[in-house]
Amino acid sequence: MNSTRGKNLKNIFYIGIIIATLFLYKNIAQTETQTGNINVNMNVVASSTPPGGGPSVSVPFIYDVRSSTTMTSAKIVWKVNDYGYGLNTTSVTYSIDYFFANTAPAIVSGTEFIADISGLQSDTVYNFRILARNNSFVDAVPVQSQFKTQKGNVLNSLTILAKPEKRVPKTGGNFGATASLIFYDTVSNTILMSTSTILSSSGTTTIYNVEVPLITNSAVILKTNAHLAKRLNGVNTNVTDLTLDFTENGIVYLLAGDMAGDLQNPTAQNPFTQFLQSVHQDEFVDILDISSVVSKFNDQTAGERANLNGDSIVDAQDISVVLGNWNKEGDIIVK
Ligand SMILES: [Ca+2]
Ligand SMILES: [Ca+2]
Repeated sequence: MNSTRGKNLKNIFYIGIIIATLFLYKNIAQTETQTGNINVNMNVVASSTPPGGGPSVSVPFIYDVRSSTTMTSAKIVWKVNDYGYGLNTTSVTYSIDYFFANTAPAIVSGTEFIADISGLQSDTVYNFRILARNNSFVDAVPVQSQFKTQKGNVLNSLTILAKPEKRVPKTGGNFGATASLIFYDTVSNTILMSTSTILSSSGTTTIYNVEVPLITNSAVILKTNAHLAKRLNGVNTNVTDLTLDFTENGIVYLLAGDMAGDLQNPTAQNPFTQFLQSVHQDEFVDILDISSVVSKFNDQTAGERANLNGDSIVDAQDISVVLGNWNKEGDIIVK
């Protein structure tokens, strides 16, 4: 009798613990759900019944939309609630009118989506629309908004004074080289425009009727695929004719020897990191650049970047060019 009563008490005790646990679990689950919804800034329908009935499915929605622009590009960032739980596609369509004829695909960055749009007109309002569809082919209500590209200035002429170092035109080479010209806003720490230009073998390159970002007391950087960058500060583009003088004491040299780099762990805040990674350079002349020459030894391909002196072959002369600038740094500071 006592033993049966003891068992009953034990059972009641365990059932009590189970009920208490379930109660706590339910409350914790509710708390977590509430926390997860704090950032949602739109009124949304959480689920709907598809046409013709059937089980309800979740409806994706788009939120936290923001955009930024340069003279010819825009970056749009957004989130979708379904991401990681069955989101199928999301993208941006855009146009100056309201037909949204252009599409920009999204890339994933953490919990956000990013669309980089280039080739835009300066000083122009664009309409854009973000779309999202989940795996059940349910579309989010599109989010529609606008961005405006920044104003530029059309220069009558842009003259660049610079000549890549150690070239040997006597033996068929050429002082000239293709260079990136980067307009950089030192206040917002952003690259406003990066354009490619062919430097004349004379050391003086002039381009006519070119639109550049409107900057005052800011910076322009010049870099080839084998030379360290040279930076000019205090540039004002609000003029008719602009001369960018990268010479020093009348010497028109860009220092040679940066064809390789290790940017595995770049400084996250450096706005030039992406640029340097894409061109495999690190603004520093060291053993990696020697390796780059050695790996191309005897190569006679025209335009080979390891052929630093611009003659007909990659050889010991090119190694000596690298050694001549050993441990030198360019003007885009990475380290
Ligand atoms: Ca290097
Ligand atoms: Ca050579």
